[in-house]
Amino acid sequence: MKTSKNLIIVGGVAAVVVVIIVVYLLIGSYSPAGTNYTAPEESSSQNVASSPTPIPPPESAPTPSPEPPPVTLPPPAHSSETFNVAISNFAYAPSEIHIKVGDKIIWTNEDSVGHTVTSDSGSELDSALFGKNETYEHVFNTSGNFTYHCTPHKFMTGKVIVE
Ligand SMILES: [Cu+2]
Repeated sequence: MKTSKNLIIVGGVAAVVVVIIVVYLLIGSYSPAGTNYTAPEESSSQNVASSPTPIPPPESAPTPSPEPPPVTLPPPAHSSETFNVAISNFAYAPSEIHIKVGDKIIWTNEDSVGHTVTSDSGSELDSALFGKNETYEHVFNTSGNFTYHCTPHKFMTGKVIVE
């Protein structure tokens, strides 16, 4: 009989001790964890949420700016043409060219020696001395035959027929 009563008492005391320990653990874990952990999590979440918001605005802004440039009108090139005359080995090539009023001719010097494009009479063509890979261009606004030569090399001659 005495042993059974002792076991009941020991068991009851042990149960109370276990309950007390459990209550202390619960109180101890709730009070510090609830106050200390919630504060840093909220502040960190606000910082993370605030940083991504300024990114979207700059992406939508640059799209409307590149549209205005293509508003260039090239109709004058439709009527007139550009022709090229090379200056190579002390000769104009082609030496005679047929164009229409308003057309442009571009002479390109391919020699290492300087040349000119100079009218035989009048001042329709009157270039300066230009060197290798340099150009002289002229638009013919009147019809007629325009013969020209190179000032330092009189044997270099050419002819432009404007119709
Ligand atoms: Cu020349």
